[in-house]
Amino acid sequence: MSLIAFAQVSVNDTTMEMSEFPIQKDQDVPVSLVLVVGGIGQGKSSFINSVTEKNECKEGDTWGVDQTITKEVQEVDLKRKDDIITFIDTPSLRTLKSSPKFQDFSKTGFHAIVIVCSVKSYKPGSPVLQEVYNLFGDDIYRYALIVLTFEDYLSDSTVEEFLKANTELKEFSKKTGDKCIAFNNSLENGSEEASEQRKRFFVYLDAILRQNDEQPLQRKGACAQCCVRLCSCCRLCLTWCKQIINGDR
Ligand SMILES: Nc1nc2c(ncn2[C@@H]2O[C@H](COP(=O)(O)OP(=O)(O)O)[C@@H](O)[C@H]2O)c(=O)[nH]1
Ligand SMILES: [Mg+2]
Repeated sequence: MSLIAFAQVSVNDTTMEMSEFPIQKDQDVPVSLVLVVGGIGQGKSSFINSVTEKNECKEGDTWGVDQTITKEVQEVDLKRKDDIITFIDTPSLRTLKSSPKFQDFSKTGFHAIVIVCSVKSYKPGSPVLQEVYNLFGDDIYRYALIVLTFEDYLSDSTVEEFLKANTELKEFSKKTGDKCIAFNNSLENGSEEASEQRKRFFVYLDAILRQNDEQPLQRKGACAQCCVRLCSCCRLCLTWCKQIINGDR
């Protein structure tokens, strides 16, 4: 059996399963790594708590002072009927590349990237999309899903109107095939509304997982074997790699 095959979740077919016990990862259960990125205080940790229905990620209101509550990369496993999704919570994008844990995950690559932007505090011209693009390059669009948190702040406007007012988000979303959903992390876990939005998220996520089959997204210019720690930007490492493969080094 392939290590990475994907469960299908539809709105009417809840295949998620929660476990009270630590999740055992064995070779027969496909595991998908889902990287969750975005600016400080955008709701990344809360989002992971909502979709996993666990409270494992520390949350807090600090975006105004540019301090992150999430200090290190943290993974949270969600066991479903046929697979495990490992959500990877992150501190700021600025410090991500230097995190040894992130570098370790990068060796495997990521099966989906969730970009979290808050309706409440997203500002046009925010560097977040560019920073994510810089990490992964053009392939990002096949793996990305934009999650607009703080849906409760949309009030009388719609997601379409919000995107219209934030053109770079709209352009990015278009390139992903309109993979953009609004999400309210303040809903009570287990409530009907919360489970509906959770299922809606998994429909999008599973579409990305299926679309990319077994191929995880690698960081731009990085190679799974050796170069992840050396270079993430200039592509010289690829030349270096080829030289190793060809026996020139
Ligand atoms: N009203 C509301 N509050 C939210 C939402 N998402 C997150 N928050 C709150 O915003 C603050 C920052 O969230 P957090 O998940 O720590 O942001 P992070 O820095 O991106 O991980 C916390 O106090 C959360 O409770 C949301 O959708 N609606
Ligand atoms: Mg956080």
